[in-house]
Amino acid sequence: MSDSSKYTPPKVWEWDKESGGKWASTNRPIAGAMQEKELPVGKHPHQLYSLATPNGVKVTVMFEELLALGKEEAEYDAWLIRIGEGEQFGSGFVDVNPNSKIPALLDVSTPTPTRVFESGAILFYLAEKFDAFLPKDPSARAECMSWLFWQMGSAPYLGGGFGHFYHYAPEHFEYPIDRFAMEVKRQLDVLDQNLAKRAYLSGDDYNIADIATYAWYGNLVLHNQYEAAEFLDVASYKNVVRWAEQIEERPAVQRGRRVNKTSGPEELQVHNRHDASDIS
Ligand SMILES: N[C@@H](CCC(=O)N[C@@H](CS)C(=O)NCC(=O)O)C(=O)O
Repeated sequence: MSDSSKYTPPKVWEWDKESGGKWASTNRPIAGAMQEKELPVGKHPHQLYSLATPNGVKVTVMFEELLALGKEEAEYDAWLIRIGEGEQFGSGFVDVNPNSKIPALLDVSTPTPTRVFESGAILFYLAEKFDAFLPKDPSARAECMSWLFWQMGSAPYLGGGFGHFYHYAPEHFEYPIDRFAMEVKRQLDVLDQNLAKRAYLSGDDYNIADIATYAWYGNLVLHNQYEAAEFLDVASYKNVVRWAEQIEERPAVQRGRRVNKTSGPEELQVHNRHDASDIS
């Protein structure tokens, strides 16, 4: 690792396998499969390949919410993908998501299997398919989709920017931590001001915008994500805390948080989910 104060970028960037901190073994500048590996397929209409990171939790919460509404055809098999071990680079996974990132969904109930990648696209696909958690009125739907896209565009600054440099990077550098802490606090303020006026992000009702945003910003304000609760003074965003607590009381949310989970108390981890009884 070079001394950042003396670093001058070379004319052409080259891949230095030693850089990258915690994710050095999986991060790489090329796309595509690294090894042949088929994915398992279970008996349900939806095959989810994922891990309980915030992006993964969005989708398992959505499935649990749909099932809680009585949508039996939303049954799913959730298969654990260990991204730390490079399972997202297996050929079967890359066929479902060419971007090699969880979550990835295969709907095998359509005439030919439908693949869906990108957590926002998966939420929207399921919301449309089951006619739930998505407003019908065009203006209300536009507001919901605006917040959903806001989350998709904003969270990389929280995870890839702030989380990486504050929590995962091999050393602490003031410049990126300052830059991303400022942006994350600005985002929390955007949410806080919006939630001062409304119960949920796009109005009176809970929908896919809340599910997506709760998985990132709810986790940040309630669960000390990146061990940054004090550093970011998350408790001061009172409306965000109120909203996140309200969402986290939902049984479907509590169930969804446990699916494909490999950290925390062992009794709460459900590595693979094939049936409601797997989440006891
Ligand atoms: N924009 C994507 C981001 C997905 C993403 O970044 N997934 C991470 C885990 S949260 C991942 O699979 N990382 C593995 C890797 O980068 O190799 C989405 O929302 O689905």
